Amino acid sequence: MQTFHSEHTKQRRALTELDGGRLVTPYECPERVDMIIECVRESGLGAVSTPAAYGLDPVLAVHDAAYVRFLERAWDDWVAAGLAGEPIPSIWPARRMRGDRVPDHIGGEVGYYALAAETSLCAGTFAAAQASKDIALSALDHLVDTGEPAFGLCRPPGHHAAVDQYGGYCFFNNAAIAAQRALDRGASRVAILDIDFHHGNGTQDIFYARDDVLFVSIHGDPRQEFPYFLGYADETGQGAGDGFNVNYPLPSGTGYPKWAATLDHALERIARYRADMLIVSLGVDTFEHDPISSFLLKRDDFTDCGQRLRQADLPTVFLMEGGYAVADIGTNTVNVLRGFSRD
Ligand code: SP5
Ligand code: ZN
Repeated sequence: MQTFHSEHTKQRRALTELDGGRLVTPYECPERVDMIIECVRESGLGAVSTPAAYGLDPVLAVHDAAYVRFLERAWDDWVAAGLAGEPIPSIWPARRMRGDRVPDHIGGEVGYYALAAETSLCAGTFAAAQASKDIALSALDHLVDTGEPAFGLCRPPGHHAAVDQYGGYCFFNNAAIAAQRALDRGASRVAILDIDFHHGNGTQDIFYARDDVLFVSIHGDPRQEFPYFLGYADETGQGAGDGFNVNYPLPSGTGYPKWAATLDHALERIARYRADMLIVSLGVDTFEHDPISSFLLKRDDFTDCGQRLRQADLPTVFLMEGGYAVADIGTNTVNVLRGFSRD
């Protein structure tokens, strides 16, 4: 399996994350990429390649243009306004206020475009987000061109990013951008399987009214876990998309037996869809020692997960999402990929 990796993903090095009322060093840190690529190289998984540059057109195919322009200038505007720390919203168009006007001041704009406050912006965020989607697109093109599976070591992650909102450490929705390109290159039914611990609210948002992308997510129950306001089982899609969104919320403390049984259900649903391509939003924050999550998967469970994914027998791209137990993130990620690759 070929891996796509870029050092430019490390241009995002935010200093702050709002965590339980304190500013801490972000969990979603550049060292995550170092740990994963080191394990990929040691594992003999396959070649590591640099992504091609695709520009912004594939981003604009799924995201709002004003949102993308905002991300490009937000840091400069914040600094120019004389604000001292990193951009974090302090007010939103929350319930009972208006969400149909974009303010002119950067302090209001961050509230308009952010869906969560933990994710600070910084000088390199836009460049890193661009590298991340280039990785996703290169992995997708590798699969289409060669028929061989690929791993996109995306960072920042993407699955929380909605049409015009960032948050949950995500800016461009890499899986959605890749899915749209797959359709543009001839696929007709793309399945996105999201196994990150958190619900992929952004991916769900982007494809909610569409039947050409099936979105299936296994995640911590939103009654208890971020992003709290989406990810319930009764969200099944709307209009043409009705029946093409499938959520499997699981309680805190879920261990591998129940998680794996749920994965098998998810794969059955994908088989019934007769998907012609599978994009896996691969988060390993389901790990028992993840610092912000509450599932109990062990190192070897990730290998078994990869083997089950192989049984789906579909052209497959893996795109990195979350995982914050930095010392173990490489092992856990590569375990999935090797489990998938092993005959
Ligand atoms: C891509 C991805 O995995 N994003 C996750 C974003 C979660 N952000 C908020 C998490 C809040 C968890 N609070 C736990 C506090 C532990 N000190
Ligand atoms: Zn996550």
